[in-house]
Amino acid sequence: MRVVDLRSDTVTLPTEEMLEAIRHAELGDDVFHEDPTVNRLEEMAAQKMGKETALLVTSGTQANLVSVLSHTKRGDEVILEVDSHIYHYEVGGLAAIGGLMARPIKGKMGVLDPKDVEKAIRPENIHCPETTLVCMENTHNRAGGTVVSPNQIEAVWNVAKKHNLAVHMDGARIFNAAVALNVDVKRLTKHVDSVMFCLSKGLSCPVGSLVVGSREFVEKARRWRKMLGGGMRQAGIIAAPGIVALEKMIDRLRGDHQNARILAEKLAKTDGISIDLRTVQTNIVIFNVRGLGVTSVEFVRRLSEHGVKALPMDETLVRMVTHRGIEMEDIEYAINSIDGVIDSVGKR
Ligand code: TLP
Repeated sequence: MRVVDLRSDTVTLPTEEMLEAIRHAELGDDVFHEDPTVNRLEEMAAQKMGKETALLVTSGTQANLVSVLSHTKRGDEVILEVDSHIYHYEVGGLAAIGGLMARPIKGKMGVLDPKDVEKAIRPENIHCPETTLVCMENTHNRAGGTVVSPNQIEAVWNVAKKHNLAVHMDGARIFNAAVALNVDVKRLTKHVDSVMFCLSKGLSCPVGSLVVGSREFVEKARRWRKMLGGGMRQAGIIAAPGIVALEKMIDRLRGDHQNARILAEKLAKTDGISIDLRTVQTNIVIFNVRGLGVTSVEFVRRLSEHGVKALPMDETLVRMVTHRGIEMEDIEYAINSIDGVIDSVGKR
């Protein structure tokens, strides 16, 4: 059966060029800083993001964790968006490993309102934890891949700096944001202290994320990475495809966004499915199947019988993500399969 996997852009496989780069990568022991391929990727990442230095880590989750730990101390409070990945999907590492309090606040399409951030900052009071960090997410996954603009980032930064807080950006898909806005990614990182981005999502690498920031911050992150068991040896194997990704895989994200848009517009015209097209700004499409009288789990199960894979997000929300390997014919096939599911639940 034909398979169209729209669960995530994490399912992308490395390109032939990446596999070749792995085969020929110059290697060394990265815990001794002696892997030239890792060093090169870290330099490239820092330069792209306009920061001093960078650190290759195993995953986006590890990248966020070492970043948050490096900005805070146990007992501090961290302000983040209520639907953010760090709060939702990172196994509570913030609390379990960092001993941190989360202060989730509701954003608008994933974007924090600086006024709400300011209100959430704890006063200097013996009864209160100290607020030391604000986290943003760009693009915002659970909001539907929404983009946070340079002005919106700067507004949060201004409040944070007024109160002496650090700002971290979960930029797992920051290149999707830069491509959607048609801006250099540095415009999105100018007003954050640290940013992490993933190689293993739309950029198609098999493994890896980068943590980027000042030298002092990255040295702390390096120590946390070691403590968490993430000090890798011949990690050039991972870095080599990362270099290919930064050189060649960013511009193609535009095509993923176009495919997501086509899919979303079709869904918007489908009876029983509701979708807020304003949220479809990059490669993520989140829609509601409540009108079909089925749960998201049941909808996804029926769809999988056609070979189309999607992710249930909550009771009635379903997520589809476009990526390299998903072509226009796959989108058409997915749309026809959705029509098939709607017929099968008797809503036509
Ligand atoms: N997100 C995954 C799942 O965990 C939901 C996905 O398929 O979208 N930040 C953001 C904004 C993310 O979307 C993800 C991955 C991460 C961090 C964590 O990255 P990994 O999976 O590499 O730990």
